[in-house]
Amino acid sequence: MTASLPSLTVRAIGTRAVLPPMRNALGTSAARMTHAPFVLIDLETEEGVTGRAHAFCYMDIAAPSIRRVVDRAAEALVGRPVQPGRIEATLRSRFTLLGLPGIVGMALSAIDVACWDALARAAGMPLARLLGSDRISVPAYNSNGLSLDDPDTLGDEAIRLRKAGFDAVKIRLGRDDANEDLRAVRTVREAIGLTALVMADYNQALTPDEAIARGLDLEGEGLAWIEEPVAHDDLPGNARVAAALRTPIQIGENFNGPNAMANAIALNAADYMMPDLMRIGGVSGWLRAATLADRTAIPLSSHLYPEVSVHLLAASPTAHWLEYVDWAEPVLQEGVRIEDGMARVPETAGTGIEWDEDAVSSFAID
Ligand code: SMN
Ligand code: MG
Repeated sequence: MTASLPSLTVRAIGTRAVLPPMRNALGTSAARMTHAPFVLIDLETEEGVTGRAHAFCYMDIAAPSIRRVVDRAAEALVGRPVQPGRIEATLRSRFTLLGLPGIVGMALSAIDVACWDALARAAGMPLARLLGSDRISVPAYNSNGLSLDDPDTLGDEAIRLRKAGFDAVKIRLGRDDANEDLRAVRTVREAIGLTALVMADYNQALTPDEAIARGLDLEGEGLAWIEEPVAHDDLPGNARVAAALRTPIQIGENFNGPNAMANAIALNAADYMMPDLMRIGGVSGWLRAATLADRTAIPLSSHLYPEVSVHLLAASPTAHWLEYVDWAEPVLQEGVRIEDGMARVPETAGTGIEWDEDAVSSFAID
């Protein structure tokens, strides 16, 4: 990382909530979503630079709570320097009695992302460059669909997802009938061909024994990974599944902070890891996670937020796959550019996130 960061002072932090429709509804073993709730953050500085972040809320009812946490945090930050480490320490202490995982952690992570965006903008360089990377692109897979739908419908969808410029797609699994899951995987594989990769995500639907049995049945399908087969916090269970299967196990979207990832690594809970920007602690948390992955040679992928994660993976020594979803694009001036299966690192200063203000107004919620 560069030695000196620009000097900025927090003037105000604004929040808005939006609920744009998803272009492809997402049906997972846990929930079905047709709209993507986001809290949008604008961290204004005295110097005139604004840092931005978007926090995906999973459920629209979470948006007002995240906004209130950001508002309360802002009371402690106005007039303070934009120094992510110091801001993190201040806010962790302020919210520690309430507890940091969940909504509080998402709000604090979003503030951290907005701080780093402001710093990179003020430095006049893309976030990836500020973090010391000279990569221009990272491999990306299309995660915009392949829900728990009738397997017969998935072939056409997979072809469409691949034609958007990807050599890899992710399918959701966890139907009651394991044979229907197998049929879904085979349908997608036949549609997109042997050279493309297929990732599979159970969203914690199985017990360890079920995961091993189903995983063994899928062993011949050449899946790139099996994601969250069992409860995310059952680390010994995850480790048992990972040890039993040749197919790599991927976990991480539910790591609350880098220590959770360190615990998972210590127990050999998975082969691959994919922290979520808002749960791992924003850019600052991601950088610690990337160091942990580097020390243990764990391939590191991202979860959601392709617009920011493309910068972070570019700067991560064990970078593996970017998860591409287009959910925020309705409210952005520009989404991530995909070419030949790779996501381009934007060349504009900061993360490159600019709101489409007309769209933000039209999708606004309280
Ligand atoms: C996922 C992400 C966000 C909402 C629902 C499901 C999924 C993924 O686990 O990894 O894309
Ligand atoms: Mg997942």
